Amino acid sequence: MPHSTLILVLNGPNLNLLGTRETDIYGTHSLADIEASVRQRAADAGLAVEFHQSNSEAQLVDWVQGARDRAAGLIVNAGAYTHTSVALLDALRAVDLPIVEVHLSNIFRREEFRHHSYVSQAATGMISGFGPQSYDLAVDALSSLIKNA
Ligand code: DHK
Repeated sequence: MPHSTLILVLNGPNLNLLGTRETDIYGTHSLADIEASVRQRAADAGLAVEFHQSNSEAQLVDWVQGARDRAAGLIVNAGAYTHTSVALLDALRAVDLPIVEVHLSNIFRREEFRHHSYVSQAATGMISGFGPQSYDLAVDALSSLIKNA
């Protein structure tokens, strides 16, 4: 078990609109609902949570950089930056921590441009397609990665 029991959960652009945005794809749960569930699940696993959302690529890069030497692992839903951001990939590669990539939707059942993920090239693994439950599953996955490290 690493010294830190802190996990960062980072959410990218438009995820602040969850619950009202394209509900046929993303569902009716808000990001606050997801955060509450993640906090409960992490607490049950003995982990503390910092939960963030930003529409800014630079802010996401700064949070990833800040995780170095401080956190035990990361959960990342980079939203559309998943498919575009080499900057985020480079930041994630600079962090020597377990990383769980998460998506509400199954990105491989959607448009072709969503099938490629830069985040995946740095992530330990990916959970995609289970709606808000993807985050809970990501906590479970990260928790076992941290405990077995
Ligand atoms: C969320 C987004 O905002 C999209 O840009 C991604 C992801 C998929 C999700 O399913 O959580 O393509």
